[in-house]
Amino acid sequence: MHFWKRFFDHFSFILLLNLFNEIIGSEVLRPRGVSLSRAPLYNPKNDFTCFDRSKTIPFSQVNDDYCDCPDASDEPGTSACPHGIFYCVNAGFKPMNLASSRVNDGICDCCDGADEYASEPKCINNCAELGQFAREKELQREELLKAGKQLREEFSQKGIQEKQQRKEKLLELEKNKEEADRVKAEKERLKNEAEELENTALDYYRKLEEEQNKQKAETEALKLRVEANAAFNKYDVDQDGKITVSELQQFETFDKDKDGKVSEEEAKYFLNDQEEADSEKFVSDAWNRIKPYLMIESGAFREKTDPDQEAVEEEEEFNEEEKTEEDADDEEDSVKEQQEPEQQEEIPPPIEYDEETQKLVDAATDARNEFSNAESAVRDLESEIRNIKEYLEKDFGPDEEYAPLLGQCFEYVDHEYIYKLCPFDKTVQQPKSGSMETRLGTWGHWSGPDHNKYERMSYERGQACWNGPQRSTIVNISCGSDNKVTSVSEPNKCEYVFEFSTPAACYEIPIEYQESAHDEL
Ligand code: MAN
Repeated sequence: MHFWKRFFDHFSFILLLNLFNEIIGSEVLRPRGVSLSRAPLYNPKNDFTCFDRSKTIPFSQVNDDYCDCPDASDEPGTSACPHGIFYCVNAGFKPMNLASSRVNDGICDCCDGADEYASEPKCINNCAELGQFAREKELQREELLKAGKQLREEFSQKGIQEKQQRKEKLLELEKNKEEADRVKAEKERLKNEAEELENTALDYYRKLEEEQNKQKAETEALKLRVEANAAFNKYDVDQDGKITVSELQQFETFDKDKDGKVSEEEAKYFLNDQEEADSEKFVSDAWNRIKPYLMIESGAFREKTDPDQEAVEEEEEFNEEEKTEEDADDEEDSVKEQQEPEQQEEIPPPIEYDEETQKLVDAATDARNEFSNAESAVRDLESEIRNIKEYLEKDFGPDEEYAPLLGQCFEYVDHEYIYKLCPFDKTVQQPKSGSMETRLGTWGHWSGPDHNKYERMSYERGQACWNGPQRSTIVNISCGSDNKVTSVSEPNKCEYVFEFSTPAACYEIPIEYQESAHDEL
């Protein structure tokens, strides 16, 4: 049975060969499923040697539906070998390689129907229609490419010009900066000189001020002591040189909680938590606690920084809450009234220098201002230079053709969001409802394949996703007659894919990288 099948297959193959010879004449004849490039390896006049050289078999065993070669090379036109490859000619369209397991499986894979030669019903041959369609598409693509290439050239010219202008500007700024550095150094020297003279002249006034401050401090300390001593005498009811808790309890001033009586605790508080205080302790410790209460009592302005005073204030605030608003307002006004004259007093009167000193102070002030202006001129130039350098370092494509896209943003609106691509800057998403923009990524780098990295952009480190990573965007770039985001998707949560067409991408893709590129085995 097997022998007869081989015999008929071989016989029909010879018949077919003859038929081909008659019809096509120049067509290279080959067994079913063999590509043009491999045809010479199948010579019906010789025995067949498997491609891996493991075996040589009579040619009649090629395509006899029995797998002889481990590399499947003897069965290119049947499904006998598990890893075989069937080649469809698909005349009129493009040839195709197919896993040989799909030969005669009842499904039409080749447009010329060659893979289903033993199946019923026969597959129709629609290669001509597919070819026509593909040619039309190719024509459109070529036309688009032609128009796009022209625009790309313009983009590139613009980009090159922009970089050139900036290079020239950079040279100019660097020259300006040299001069500005020189001016700054000179102004610094002048400032130092002027300040030295100013310092020497001011030394006299500083010493004078120090002396005055010292005297003032001493006077105040003395005043405090006199006040404290007077108070000590007042509260030392039995005049035994000591103030005790029970003595303080006799004075309403120390009724902190205003409950009508001075408790032991309240009195002790004013003695710095001691049972009694002699005159020295009273002056050094107790007086600090007592004085603020006396000042409140007398309506005098309170010192803000005294911690005990703060305690008093807190208490006051607490009491105030219980008063009516009107009362509170009245009180506020009176506090203001008390504060204002006091605050004015705190501003020290301007020091009047003698004429010569004043001249030196003015000269130093002018020199300081001039130095500060020179400094900021250098800073401005540095920042301009930095910006230009950053621009010049940007990779705008092999011919600077993507440069004109910088500074522009392109929108895409879907049912829920407005998406925005601002090349070399960011990608964003904004709900149509108008709420806040979400950053989907900041310009990272070109991320296309090795043979053309300019096919894809990556925008990274966007706003963090709820319970997830930071958002990021891939922008796939293709040739188009204008700059346009043609679709946006989110294939994985918070990972966005933008399709962007632009004339900048209109260039001839090397044939090996074209989508239609076909490797004939
Ligand atoms: C927002 C949008 C979506 C994203 C979710 C994640 O709704 O940014 O694109 O998937 O947040 O929580």
